[in-house]
Amino acid sequence: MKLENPHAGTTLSLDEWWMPFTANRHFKAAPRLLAKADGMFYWTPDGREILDGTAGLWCVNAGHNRKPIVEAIARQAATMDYAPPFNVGHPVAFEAATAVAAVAPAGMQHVFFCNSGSEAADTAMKMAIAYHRARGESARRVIIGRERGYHGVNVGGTMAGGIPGNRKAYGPLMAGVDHLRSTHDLARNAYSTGQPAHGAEFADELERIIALHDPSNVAAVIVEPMAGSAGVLVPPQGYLEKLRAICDKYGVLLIFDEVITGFGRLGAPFAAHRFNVKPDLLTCAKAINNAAVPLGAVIARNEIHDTIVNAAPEGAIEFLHGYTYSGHPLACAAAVATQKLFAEEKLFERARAMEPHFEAAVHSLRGARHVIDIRNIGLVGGIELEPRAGAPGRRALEAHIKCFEAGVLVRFTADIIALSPPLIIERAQIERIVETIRTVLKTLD
Ligand code: PXG
Repeated sequence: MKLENPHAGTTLSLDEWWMPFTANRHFKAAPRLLAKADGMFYWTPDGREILDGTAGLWCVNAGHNRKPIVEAIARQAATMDYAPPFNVGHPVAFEAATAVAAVAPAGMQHVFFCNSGSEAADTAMKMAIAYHRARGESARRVIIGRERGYHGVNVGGTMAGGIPGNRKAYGPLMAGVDHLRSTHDLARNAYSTGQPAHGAEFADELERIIALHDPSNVAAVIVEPMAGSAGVLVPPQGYLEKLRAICDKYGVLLIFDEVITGFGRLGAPFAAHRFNVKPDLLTCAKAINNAAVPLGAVIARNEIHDTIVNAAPEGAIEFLHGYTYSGHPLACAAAVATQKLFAEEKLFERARAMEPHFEAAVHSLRGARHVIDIRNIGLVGGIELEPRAGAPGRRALEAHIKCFEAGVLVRFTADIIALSPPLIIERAQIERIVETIRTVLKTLD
């Protein structure tokens, strides 16, 4: 399959790139390409403007091609392209860790770099197990995830994750994983704004699951404080507090996967701040450096870091884990510039201030054709459509394509449309996204 690429004056072959999480044959028969970006917008290769309703993939929180970030990457590339992170350091990685720790919850001041959210999830699980081992409880290896959770695609994340389609082809890649039920409760919570009222009791089954495995075997619980990929599932009031209390009762670590919720998405630095519940380990990626260069991180509570580090003999490597690109200079330069930009433009506060307007706009779709639920928190909105009989997921896919044709990028998962715009979005742009969806829904069977 060949495609003209007027943006660069070339012809593209679409055959060789085996695209991730994409219906390759369907896509390549009618490709949707993005060739340029700035601020709130993308442009297709033929110059059509697309309003970005998804911040790329929940990650470009400061908007596209921000000058200070672009310049920081260019400067770093010209100064030092790469340096090894094992037993040699470089200044910008330390600066990036300091900048991330500055917005992390109090008492969580140690940052381990990796390259993606998937790597962050697997790193955090290994860190949890290493922590228990360092304390002499090496039997604690069971990891408890949650149905509809997404923690990326590496072995740990695939198994702790709870999206059936992502798991079914791989079987038990890892022993000792169990799952809480999801918090989704359409019958009681449809059209909730912010945190839904019902469902704190779903956390109680954690007691049962821990007892089943015996607390002496359980390492950690990993959840997204707000589940993003599986369709914007906002935690019920009191739910996360209960998870925290049960983990404390049994000495089990609580890992928050904040790959989506981190860096202002919920109108606070992290969901941990927004919900006032502190995890032991926190994973992040995406907006950590505005997604300009791949970067992920695990942020550890001080005691976790100190326990692992102090358990090793003097001179020994304490945590046998790391990547060639841990703390990559380009990624870290982008992170330092991004964190500065977030602070200067007060983007987390801006997201919080924009939330009531965003909420009202998204909920104005109540009553629109096919809509069965709307959920929101921070600058995240989920619009659930009634699945088409015999063709689940099809209606939202068509909505995604028609919105794209109408100049608006929205994300979909199953039959849920997800919105997560850059935090610089203006009111009129929120209106445009919502009105485009309203118009498109009218045209769908
Ligand atoms: N955890 C969470 C909570 C995520 O949202 C990952 C881990 C994995 O990150 P990497 O960087 O390895 O992709 C994610 C990624 C979607 C969608 O459609 C979301 C993600 C990835 C792909 C699609 O919502 N989030």
